[in-house]
This record gives sequence, structure tokens and C-alpha cells, in this order.
Amino acid sequence: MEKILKTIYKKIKQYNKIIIYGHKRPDGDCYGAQFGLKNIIQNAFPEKEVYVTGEISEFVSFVGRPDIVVPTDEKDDSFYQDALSIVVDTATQDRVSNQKYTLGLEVIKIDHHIPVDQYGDYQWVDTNFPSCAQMIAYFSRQFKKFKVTKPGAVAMYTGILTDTGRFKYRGVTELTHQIAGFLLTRGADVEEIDQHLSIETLDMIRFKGYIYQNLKTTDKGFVYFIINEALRNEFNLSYEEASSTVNLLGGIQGFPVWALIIEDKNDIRVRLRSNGPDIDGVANKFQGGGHKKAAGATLKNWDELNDLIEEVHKLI
Ligand SMILES: [Mn+2]
Repeated sequence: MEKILKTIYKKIKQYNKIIIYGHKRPDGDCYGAQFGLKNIIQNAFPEKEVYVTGEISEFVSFVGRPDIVVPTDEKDDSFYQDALSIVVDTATQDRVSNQKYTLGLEVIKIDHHIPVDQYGDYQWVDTNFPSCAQMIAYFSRQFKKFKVTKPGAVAMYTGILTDTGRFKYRGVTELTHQIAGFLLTRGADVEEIDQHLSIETLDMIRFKGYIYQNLKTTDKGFVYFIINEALRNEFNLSYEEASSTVNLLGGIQGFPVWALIIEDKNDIRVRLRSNGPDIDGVANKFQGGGHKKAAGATLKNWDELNDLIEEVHKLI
């Protein structure tokens, strides 16, 4: 077993108060790792005070609700000072949703993203894990003392599902399935979790229909759709909700590159995706960047859209 796991176990044992932090705009994996960790610590050490802190995320609220909600946190600094801070699923310090984590006596970082900031007194960072929730479940299985019960199993299974696109992305391994199977034996119910994750508002369904009806295509194989504020208002959608639809445009035969373009006040953001050529280079040319197949960019004005389309066409 990796030495760092023993160290983390020792630290958990040592502290009476443990506060678990996550990132801004928490997703299923952030909550899955936070509430999964809380579950295993509380089952093993019922006498300890264990808190989850962070923002409320509606779509994964069935996993849990933070004990200390940000930004309305009413605790003063002294509350944090005698605690062990554990930050999960967060690559950079500025992304931690509750910055009070720095007040803790010691800080542990547990993450599966490419390490950007080396923050924390102890770090367990392993990019081989496709989700942080899988790391927590893996950690729990290394120590007899830890028991996963249903709330933890639901949380961690949800984290694994959401960060792997429901076992769809390449990071999924034999271990991922073993751990998912283990969580099923601890009370995770696949149908129950799927129902929570699959439910959509009528506004969103209608919006998706609108996108399918009105997407724009070019003769070279680029497909895109423009969302402005008026359109978002028509369907009662927040900026985040509207921009989450980018993958609707993916997987269309003959269209290897797609983009969702979102206008917000004077800002024109592009979410660029590909299942063919690498498009991060194009994003770099338009004040952006990211991964080879998923990148973001910003247009200075609408005239630049034609330039972007031209750059994409060069790749297809
Ligand atoms: Mn994650």
C-alpha cells in the first residue's frame, strides 16, 4: 500500500475535528468524494466531529447537503483552527470553495487532476483514478476499521458515474468496476441513482429540442449553436444550465468538431469539442486553451466567428 494512505489514516485518527472541503460549483464527484469520506470517517470514529463544507449543488443534492454552506458560512475562524482540513477533487487553491481550509492545523490534498498547485502538508494525487470518489472508496478498502454504509455508497457511486460519463471515458479501469461493484454491495442502488441523475426540467427538454432544430452546420463538417441571453431567458435557464448542453452537438456523423457559443453581456465564450482532430491549438488562437479534444475560447466580437470557423476548417 502507498505510504501516503497510511499517513492520511493516521491523521484522521489523530484529529477530533475534521473538515472536508471541495471545489467551487461542486459536481457529482466533488460531493461523492466529500460525503463518501465523511461517511467512512463517521462510521469508524463516531466520536469525531466531521463536517462537509462547500456550495450547494442542486443536481447532486440527493447525495448530501454541506454542513457548512458557502458563502453563508457563519462559523468564525476559531472553529476551523483546531481541525484537520482535507480538500478533495480540487487541483488549485483558488478553486477551493471555502478558503478557510488554510486555517486548519494541517491540510491534506486528495485529488485525481493533473497537479497544478502543490498545496497541502500531505498530498495524495493520482491521475490514474478517473474520479476522486473512486480514490476515497479505494482508501476505505485498505483499512479494516472503515465501513461504507448506504449514504457513502450512494455518494461515491454517484461520483464515479458522473466523472466517468457513466463508465464511458478512457480512464475507466478494472479497478473502477471492482469498486463500483463493491459500492453496490454497500447499498448503492443503480436505478435510484440513475433516476436522480437523469431527471430534467421541461424547460431543459424543450431547449434541447430547440438546439436540435436550429443548430448550424458548415459544409466542411463543423456544427455549432449560439446561445444568447434572450434565448436563455425564453427557456428559463441559467448560464451554467445552458452551457451544459455542449455535448448535444457531439457524435453527429460527418461532423467531427462542434462548438457551443454563449453570449453573456459583452462576453462571447466558445466551448469547442472534437472527436477527430485536436482543437486546443485553435482555442489558443482565440484567448483560450484546454485539452486536445475539449477546449474553451473567447471571441472579441462576432466578426471573429468566421475566423474561428476558418481555423477549424483547416483541421478537418
Ligand atoms: Mn473529479
